[in-house]
Amino acid sequence: MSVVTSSHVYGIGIIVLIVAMAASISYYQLFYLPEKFEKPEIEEAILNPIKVIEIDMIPGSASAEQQDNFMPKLVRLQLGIDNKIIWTNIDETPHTVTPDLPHEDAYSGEFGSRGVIKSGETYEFLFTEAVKIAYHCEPHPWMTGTIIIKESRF
Ligand SMILES: [Cu+2]
Repeated sequence: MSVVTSSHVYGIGIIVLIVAMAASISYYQLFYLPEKFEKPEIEEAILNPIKVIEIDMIPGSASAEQQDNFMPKLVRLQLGIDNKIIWTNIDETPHTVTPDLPHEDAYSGEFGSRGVIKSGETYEFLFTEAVKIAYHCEPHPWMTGTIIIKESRF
């Protein structure tokens, strides 16, 4: 008699386990997966580009008479190749990287340095969308630059 009872309990245990598994699989398919795919899906090559573009804010940039400030002033990037930029302030004066018009990247968020970039400091941004951006330095509006990001040709 006691043998029958324990195997009966065992059977219920199996059923509970199967129901629990079915419930978690449905949860995964109905709620977890749809939510996961809502977020922007970005190619691995764009998240980890093989090359990084470097732009320097050169000494003397704080002077309106000096033509060169952001070096180089114009950069063309390709998504999945070199869509990341690092700005380095090699000048003695603090500068900013400020877009002429606000730009928000779906993955990286708002573009532009928060506050100033002091001498020796850097600002970096990963671009994940094809876009053209004009930017400047807030305290020195004659400091201007342009970034053109294109889809990869491959
Ligand atoms: Cu500046």
